[in-house]
Amino acid sequence: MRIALMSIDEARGKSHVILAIDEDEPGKYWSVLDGLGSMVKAVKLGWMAILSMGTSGVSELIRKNNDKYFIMDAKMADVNFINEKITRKLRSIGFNGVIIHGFIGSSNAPPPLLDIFVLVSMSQGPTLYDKSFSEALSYAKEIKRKGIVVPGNRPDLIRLARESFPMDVIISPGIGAQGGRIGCAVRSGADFGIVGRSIYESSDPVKALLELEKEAREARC
Ligand code: 3DU
Repeated sequence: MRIALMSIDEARGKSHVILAIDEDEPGKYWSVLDGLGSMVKAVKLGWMAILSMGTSGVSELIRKNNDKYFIMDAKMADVNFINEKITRKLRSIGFNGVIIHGFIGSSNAPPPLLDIFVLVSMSQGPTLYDKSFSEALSYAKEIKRKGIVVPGNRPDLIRLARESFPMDVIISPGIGAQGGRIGCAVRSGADFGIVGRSIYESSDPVKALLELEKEAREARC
């Protein structure tokens, strides 16, 4: 198992951006991370990373970027014993955290072998989560977790989630390319904005990241 040099709590004190990379080309993961260097404290990878690089490629990427915290956006939603097996595999690849769907409930959630982040709503919809946001929060509350995933383009939902989850790490996708503003998400209670295309498709990813961090520190809507 990889010993993480960066915990999400440490990253929380240093940065407000979790970098998402969802690319076809394996080289892009390496070049984006090399270009941003130690400015990035936490990275979210997903199925595109696994499908384009394979588990050994992802493992190598994580190993060579050992100063960062890595979350697998599995959007896990299977039954309990499968979820546990998947979580063990993800841990052996080197991930520190995993995102699961909240609707699966505590009986299907994996044991906290990694930091568990429970998704309670999505940044694009409508989805069933929108019809039952307060129930989604109740489901998440029953799950042993480190944090929750709340849309960065829905500051109203972030505020409600923060009221119910004062101690959770709130991570929020949907910033930039999907219309959310990181300053407003942080103002509303998010700890991190999850940002992909606005950084990795930018002609100047360093500048894009620095601007997002500045906007997050100012925390304005
Ligand atoms: O729109 P971006 O390029 O910044 O990417 C957003 C990332 O966040 C992407 O990896 C996607 O899988 C993830 N995500 C959402 O966009 C919306 C959600 O509700 C949950 C995760």
